[in-house]
Amino acid sequence: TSNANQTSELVNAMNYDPELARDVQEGLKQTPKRISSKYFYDGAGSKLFQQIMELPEYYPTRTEFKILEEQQAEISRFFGLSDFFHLVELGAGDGLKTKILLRQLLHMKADFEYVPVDISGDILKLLDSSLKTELPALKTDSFTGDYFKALHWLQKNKEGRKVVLFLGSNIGNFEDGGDLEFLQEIRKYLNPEDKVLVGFDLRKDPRTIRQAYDDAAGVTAAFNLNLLKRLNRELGADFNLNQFEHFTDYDPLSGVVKSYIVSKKQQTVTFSALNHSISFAAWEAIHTENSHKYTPVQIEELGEKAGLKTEQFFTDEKHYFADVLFRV
Ligand code: AVJ
Repeated sequence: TSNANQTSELVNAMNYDPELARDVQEGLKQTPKRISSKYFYDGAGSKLFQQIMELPEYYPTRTEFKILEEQQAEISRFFGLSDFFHLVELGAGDGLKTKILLRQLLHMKADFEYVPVDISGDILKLLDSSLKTELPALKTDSFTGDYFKALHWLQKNKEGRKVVLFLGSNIGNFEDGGDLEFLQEIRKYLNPEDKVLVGFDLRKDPRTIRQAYDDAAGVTAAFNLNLLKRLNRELGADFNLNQFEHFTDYDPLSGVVKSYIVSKKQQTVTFSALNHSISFAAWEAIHTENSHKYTPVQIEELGEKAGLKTEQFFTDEKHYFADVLFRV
């Protein structure tokens, strides 16, 4: 009908990402409302996450950095260096931690290609250009997209032996059971001589964990609320950022940090790109992120259920974090 044509023209004029639009519309229709944490990482969000990694309260990055730095030679040897492999990294980000391993592998004369994957094209561009100057001898081939698109692409384009890196406790971001499903997906991509190194944030004093997601400087709050800025810009929404706030809490029973954006009053938000309004009750929350913390026993069981054998735990002296090497 001509009405529908007019609508689609209006929508085309906005030139929005249809996947983002559909996911957000679906997620905000649900009770409770939710938006996937994968949408945090636009240009500004990736920069804010880089700031988070520097915060005194945010221990995971610093701890994993130290594990990789102190055990780089041993970890690299476990990869098996006698023949060629693709070093695939899911969620590579700025690659700050991975560069420790890349340098070590080049030093050990390993024959490999680095394949960084990330949802943020902006951060991959930064990574690519920094690698060209810092490690000019490195062979690289990057892919922009979410994990599932990446695995699909990898299956077709990167056969042969591979070592998959999934660092930074990104595995903790899934909904209940999503961590297992994702490891099973990775497992389907692996052959008997392949390996996967996964970074897990471990259970610790609940206060330490809670503070890591609610820093005093408010950077994590800005990171969470940046999601609304993105929806304003990309979907023509009219979220008033003063009328929403960041809230996060850690539950030591489930081991999950949950983050929310809470509406401070009853209000309606309109998405002009979608021709669509959403109402919020006073103090209604949008669930935006899970960050799962694991016990060593859970990690081993998770691996087992996914068809992966735990080969080696690499951890720090406080047992805050573990990089766990699995084989098929
Ligand atoms: C990038 C998923 C590892 O869950 O710790 C940091 C993201 N969110 N502060 C995490 C995050 C709030 C981070 N990961």
